[in-house]
Amino acid sequence: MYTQAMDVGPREERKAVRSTAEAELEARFDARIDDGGLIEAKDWMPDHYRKTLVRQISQHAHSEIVGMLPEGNWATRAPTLKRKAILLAKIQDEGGHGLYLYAAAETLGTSRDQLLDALHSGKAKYSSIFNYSTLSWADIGVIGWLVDGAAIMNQVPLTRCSYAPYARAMVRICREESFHQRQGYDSLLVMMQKGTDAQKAMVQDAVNRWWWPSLMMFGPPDSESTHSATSMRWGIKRIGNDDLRQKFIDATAQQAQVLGVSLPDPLLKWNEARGHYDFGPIDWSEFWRVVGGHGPCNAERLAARVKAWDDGAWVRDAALAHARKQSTQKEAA
Ligand code: BYC
Repeated sequence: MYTQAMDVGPREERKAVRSTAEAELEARFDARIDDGGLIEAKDWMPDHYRKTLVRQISQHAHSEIVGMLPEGNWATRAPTLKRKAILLAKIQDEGGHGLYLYAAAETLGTSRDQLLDALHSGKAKYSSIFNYSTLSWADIGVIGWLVDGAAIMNQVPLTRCSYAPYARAMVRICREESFHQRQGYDSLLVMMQKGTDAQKAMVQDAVNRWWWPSLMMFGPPDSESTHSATSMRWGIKRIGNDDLRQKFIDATAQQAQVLGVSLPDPLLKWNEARGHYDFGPIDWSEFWRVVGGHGPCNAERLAARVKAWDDGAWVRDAALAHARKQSTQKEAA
């Protein structure tokens, strides 16, 4: 030990001191997490905690703004003025969710430009679900019922996330998502109860196509989830992927009965002993194909986001020029 100490130069000493200080900070951070305390933007946090949050929150933000696209396809083709007004409001809400989430990610020290650059260059992920096509009006109702339904199931626990700015953003998002889910279910209920046979068949077809991709939204099984264990330890995720998926299936299987549609899974069956529905195997090879960029609409979705960014350059330039002018005027006054 003594000889080793003699070998330690000033740089090594600083490193040792820094790592002791960091170890203390980390112990304090862990204790706060264990007590169920919240972490604010200015608090010390381990690098990996920060990186995990930037990854998850920015992927979430990207999902919100990419999620506007499949629904946007139907804004001009909604069947009534009422449905069009609801759809437009919902799409605008998703844009707002993206903004709250980008702002939450920015509190961690990564700029919005960096986050969007990662999306536009294909480096960052967004939810697999938005790489599927919206082929009929019923798809819009099913997105509300199943996709927003899955989103709520996954996002309510995030209102208790240990990172306070993310948790606060999620409170408002969840309130709006719950309206989104209800409006989707309501539009399907109208078609199933008052619609023609062709409209009922359209709903069933949409349910058949969206059911399995909706189950994939919760992410891979816990046994294959890269981040779950660490994110649960840190209170970023409060419930694992498999439990959330099961809760969603239990809730939706009953809603499907009320709606009068069947879910496309011959193995879906109530299991009295487990107190849950059993369900068939999920095709994870499809999930990874879509996540890897080879889903039906990946190229189209990314191209639409890049075009929106490029087309909006003049708005950003004008806003910056206006801000510069205002601050020069203020300085001169
Ligand atoms: N799609 O270790 P895991 C919405 C990736 S917006 C694509 O379990 P984690 C809505 C995962 O990123 C819905 N990729 O990850 C909007 C990881 O890859 P990386 C979005 C997925 O983070 C508009 C790898 O697989 N909601 O609802 O612990 C209109 C291993 O996964 C997916 C959120 O973003 C997926 N489905 O858990 C309507 C909620 N699943 O990063 C509706 C916040 C996994 O190592 N996010 N991957 O390259 C979360 O709760 C978690 O990030 C997840 C995944 C549960 C999604």
